[in-house]
Amino acid sequence: MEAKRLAAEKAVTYLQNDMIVGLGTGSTTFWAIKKIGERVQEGLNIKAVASSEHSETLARQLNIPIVAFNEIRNIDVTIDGADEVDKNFNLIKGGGGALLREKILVYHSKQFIVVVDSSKLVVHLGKYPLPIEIVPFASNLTLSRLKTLGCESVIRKNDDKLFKTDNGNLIADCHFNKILDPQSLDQQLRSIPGVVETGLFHHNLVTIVIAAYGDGKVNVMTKVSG
Ligand code: A5P
Repeated sequence: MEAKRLAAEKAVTYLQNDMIVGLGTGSTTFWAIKKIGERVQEGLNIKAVASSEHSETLARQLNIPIVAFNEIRNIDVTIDGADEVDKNFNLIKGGGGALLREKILVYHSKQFIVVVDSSKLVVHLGKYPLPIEIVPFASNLTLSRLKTLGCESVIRKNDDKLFKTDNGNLIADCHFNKILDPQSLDQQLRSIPGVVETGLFHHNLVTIVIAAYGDGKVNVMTKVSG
């Protein structure tokens, strides 16, 4: 928890007046939203959009001004967590089920700051089951098609009930074990009718990864070009 907080709070130091800020979702982003709330109280003048109803509610409780999506043209910076980060900065996201809205925010953001504790840093993606948002219609057929791409998938449940995303869809958690080519897998998955979006985030979307360690060290990493 301490490492998540440290990474998230470091990311908040990048915020400046007049920015439109994208708020991610999850237990790491929670600390970023809390810190943004403090900075707003101290006078930071930003407006925010949120990737989930949960994050929006938290932001409103902390008096962070929320702006409607139809009032903005783009987002200056989005801060969000990840479930895995590989050495090239490709990500698996969606452990909290907000991957579609998160990807929309990040796609429209000039900068994307990823905040993680060091346990999320991996050589290859795939140990963490890849969340895939699918429509409920004919979901058994979609699942059988996912299987042909090499994964065992399980429809996510909350206790005994099907987990529903903020968009009313289902999440298939797909166990690949090792994803060697995230980009081509993402394309293959998204070509299946019924798949709305995947939790694979391409490294081109990422500006900075901030990883914090148990000993309090915080590592700010930018991509090595080439
Ligand atoms: C939410 O849908 C996710 O993409 C989260 O950002 C990701 O699961 C990381 O979550 P934690 O910060 O809770 O580990």
